[in-house]
Amino acid sequence: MQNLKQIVMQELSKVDRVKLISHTDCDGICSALLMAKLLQMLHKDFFILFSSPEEASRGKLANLATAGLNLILDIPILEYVEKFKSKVILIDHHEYESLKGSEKLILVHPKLMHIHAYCPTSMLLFLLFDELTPFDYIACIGCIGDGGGKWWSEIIHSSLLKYGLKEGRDEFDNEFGKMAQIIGSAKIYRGVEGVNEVFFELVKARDFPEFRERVKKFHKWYEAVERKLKRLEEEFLKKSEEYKDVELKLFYMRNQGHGITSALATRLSYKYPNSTILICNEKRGKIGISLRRNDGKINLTNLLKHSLFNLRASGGGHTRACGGIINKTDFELFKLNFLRNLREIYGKGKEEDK
Ligand SMILES: [Mn+2]
Repeated sequence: MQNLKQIVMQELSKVDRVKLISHTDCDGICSALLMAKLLQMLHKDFFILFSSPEEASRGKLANLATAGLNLILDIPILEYVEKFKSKVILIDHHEYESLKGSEKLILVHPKLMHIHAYCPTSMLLFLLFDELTPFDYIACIGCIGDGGGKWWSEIIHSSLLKYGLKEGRDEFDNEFGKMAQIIGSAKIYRGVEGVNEVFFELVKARDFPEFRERVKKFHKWYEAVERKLKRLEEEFLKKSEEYKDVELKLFYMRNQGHGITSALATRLSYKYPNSTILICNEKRGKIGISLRRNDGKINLTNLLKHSLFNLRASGGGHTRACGGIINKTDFELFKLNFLRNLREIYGKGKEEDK
């Protein structure tokens, strides 16, 4: 761990400014905030850009990473590393087939730090840099926002205690969880612009009480997103397809934003932890998909990869949460592949039971 930190610090010491590129979700925003704090301590200038695997194709991201040193947070780019022309430090926790850096890319990944628990990028940064100890609340909020609260409950518990906050029934039911939901609503409510607004508001906060006050300014965004999610959940209850043999609930909708698709899938996965949730969103000839399985029974990264094989599509993520984009013309084929692969998993399970 120390070694990886030294490598990153050494690269930072060579430059006066870096380009920070981070994900638009709660974990990405919190990671960017933590990195901004570190860069301020090191007296480095930075330029911030928010992006996502869905909004910017990986090729586009390579063209955006044009500074002498680029720091990419919480966006999976490892498969596209040869497209990058400038030096990149990638700090990310997405699942990769193999973890390899290169001359141009320094990789920081939980597995390289011998962390085998699910570890969102903001928690990873917190563990890597002890300089970030005073900003534990930002790491906890990012971690909870990315569904990592269960794995890091000890750190979260002691942080809550430190600020005199109460623990609730589950990992979201506390002050950090509420703040995570507000920060996470920025992208859904106002896209990249909203994310920028939240970042520049929160980066000004010097301590936790100030941070909390600044987060409160965005509560209305969260409420609007909640109303929309409730409406979509009602639609889901009426119109979703259920495949009981493979514990799958599939819902097809049209012309929704990417953020709300993903948020709906996450919400439903907490409601139905023992079901595989597949939310499809048709928009401009493409189908965005969000895949969730909260009990961890199915490895979604493998399932999705096998189901997208040979299609004009991209996708990936984590064991319990994945996303992707498919050409509309390929969707029926994807669905066939997906159901066949899922049935195979269940079939195999039965044979092992015998
Ligand atoms: Mn993340």
